[in-house]
Amino acid sequence: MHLRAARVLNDNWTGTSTVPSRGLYPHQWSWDSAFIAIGLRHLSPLRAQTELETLLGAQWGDGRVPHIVFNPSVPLDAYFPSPDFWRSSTAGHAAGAPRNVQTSGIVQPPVHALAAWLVHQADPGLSRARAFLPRVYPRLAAWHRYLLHRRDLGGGGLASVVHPWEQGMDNSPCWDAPLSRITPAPARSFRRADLDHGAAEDRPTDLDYGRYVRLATDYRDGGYADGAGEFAVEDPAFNALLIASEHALAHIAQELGATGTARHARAERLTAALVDRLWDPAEGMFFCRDVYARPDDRDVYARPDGRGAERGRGAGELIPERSVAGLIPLLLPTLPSDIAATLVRTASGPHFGLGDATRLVPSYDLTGDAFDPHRYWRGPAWFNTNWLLERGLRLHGEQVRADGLRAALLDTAGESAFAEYVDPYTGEACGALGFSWTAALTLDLLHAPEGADQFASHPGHDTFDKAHRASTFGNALAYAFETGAKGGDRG
Ligand code: 9WN
Repeated sequence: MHLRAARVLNDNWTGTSTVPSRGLYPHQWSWDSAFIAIGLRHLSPLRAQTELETLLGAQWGDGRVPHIVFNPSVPLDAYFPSPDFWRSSTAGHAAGAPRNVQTSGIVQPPVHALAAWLVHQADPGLSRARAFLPRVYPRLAAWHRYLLHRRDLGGGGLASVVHPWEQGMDNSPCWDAPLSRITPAPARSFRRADLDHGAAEDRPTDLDYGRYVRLATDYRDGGYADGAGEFAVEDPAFNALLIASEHALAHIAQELGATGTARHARAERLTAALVDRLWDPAEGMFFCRDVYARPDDRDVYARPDGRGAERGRGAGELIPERSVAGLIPLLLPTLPSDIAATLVRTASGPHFGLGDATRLVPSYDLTGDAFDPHRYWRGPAWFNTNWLLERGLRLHGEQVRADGLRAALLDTAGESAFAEYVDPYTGEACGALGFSWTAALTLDLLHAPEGADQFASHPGHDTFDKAHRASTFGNALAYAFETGAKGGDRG
C-alpha cells in the first residue's frame, strides 16, 4: 500500500506541485494540494512544503487563494474552464491577481493552514532551516482575512461560498435550490472537457454546467468583486475547515513566538457562530444556509413543523438537504460534546450508515430524493470527507468507530486503485483512478499513529518524523522522492 500510494503521488508530481489526476484534472487544485501535502509529508517533507508554497505563490493581492493554478504547458482544451475563460490577470487586476501565473478567480475550502502546520511537524528541522512557517504565515493570515471580511455575506460571522465549485462538493443537492434561481449560460456557449474523461451519467448535467458557467462569468465580469452575485451559501464543512485552520494558524503563531491566543479565541467565536447559524438540533446535524433565499422560495424551505422562518437578505434559510458537509464539524476540537455525540449518532444512523449499511460514509443522505450512488457528490463516497470524519471520530474519543472507518478506507483505497470516489455500498471505483488525495490520505492513515489527534496537536507532540519514515520506507524510495525520479523507474 505504501509503495502503490507513493507511486501515484510520484506519477502525479509535476516538479513544483501535484495534479489531482493526469487526465481529468491536469492543473493544481487548491484543497487537493492541502490534502496532498498532508500525505506527501510522510514521503518528502520538502515536496510537501513546495506543494503549498507553489499554491500560495499564486495568491491574489486581496488574499484569496485561487481554486486552480494553471499549468501553462497544458493545452487550453484539456480542461474547462481554462485560463482564457477566467482571464485572471486582466479581469482580476483590481483584486490583485498575479501577472506571472494564470489562475481561476474562485476559491476552495481553506485546509491550507492545517496542512502547513502538519507539514511543519513532519520535519521541524527542515521547516526551520527553510523558514517555511515564517514565509507561509503572512499568506495564510491574509487568506483567512479575505474569507472572514470579504466573504461574510450573511453578516453572521461565517464565510460564504459564491459558487458550488468553491465548496468542493460541486454537484451536491444542497446547491439545487440556490442554483435554481440562476439563468443558465446557453449550452452552445461553452465546451465541457470533463465528458472526455468521465461518464456523462456520473458527472453534473449540462443544465447544472450552464449555471456554473453563468455564475463564474458574472463574477469575472464584475472584476471578481465580492457581494454583487446571486449565489451565497454558508456551508458547514467550508467553515469547519476554516476554524480548524484558524486553530492551526494559532499553533503556527505560537511556534513563531506569538501567543496565538487571539486566533484561538477567534476560532472559538467562529465555532459559536457555526452552531448558531447552521446547527439544527431537531435533525441532529449541520445544514447549509442559502443566504439569498427569497420569500417566494418558501415552498422549497417549508418544513412540516413550520420552523426556519427568518427572512431577508442576510438571514437566509437552512437548506433541508443532508450532506456529509453537515457532519464535518466533528473535526473541531472545541465543538460542544453534546453536539459531537449527536453528530456521531446521525453519521451512524439511516442517513449515512457509518459502520453499518455503508462501507464508507456517502456524500449525501442515503434516503434523500436526489440520492444516486454514482453521480458526482450526490451519494458516492469520497476519501477526503471520510478521512476528516475518521480524524473527528478519533478526536472525540470514538476509537472503535474510527478504527472501523480507517480499515474501510485503507481496504477501499487499495481495491479501487486509489479511485477519485466510490459507490458507498460496494466500494466500486468511480471517476479517475490514481487520484492524488486518495493516495495521500491513505499514506496519512498508514503513518499517523492511531489515537493521535492531528487537529489539536501541539509542538512536541508530533511523531511523524524522519525516523518514522525511514522505518517504514526503503531508503531507495525516499531517495527517489527527494531526487524526483519517476515512479516507473523504481522497479
Ligand atoms: C471543479 C479536483 C477537483 C476537486 C473538487 C471536485 C472536482 C472540479 C470539476 O475536482 O471539481 O473544481 O471539474 O468537477 O469536485 O472537489 O477539488 O480534484
